[in-house]
Amino acid sequence: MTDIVVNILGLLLMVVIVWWFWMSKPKVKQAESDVVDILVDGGVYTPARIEVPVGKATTLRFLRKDASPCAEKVIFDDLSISADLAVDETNDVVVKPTQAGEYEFTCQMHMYRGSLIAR
Ligand SMILES: [Cu+2]
Repeated sequence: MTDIVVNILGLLLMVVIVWWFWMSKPKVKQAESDVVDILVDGGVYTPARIEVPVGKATTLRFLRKDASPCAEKVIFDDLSISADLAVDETNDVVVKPTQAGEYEFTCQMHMYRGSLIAR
């Protein structure tokens, strides 16, 4: 009996972890100016979904609080951007998507995940 309970708990935990890392969709933060502040801490970018205008340069100002090596880079694969983030400092990354769509950005291990929604 306890075996079953433990198995079910383990399964639930796995579902929660999978959901947290791959499936949760935080709500979209609309860029209110051409500079957007993003906090890098605790395994998440805050905000993690940012809406930016197409064809216009937007500065993403990353403030990295997490000193672990996991957070040292931010990579925008589809925009061919890779930037180093210094700890306890703001690090500006300028993006200028030329097409509407969703552009993922992650740390080099894909633990930190965010997306840029160009409209
Ligand atoms: Cu990482």
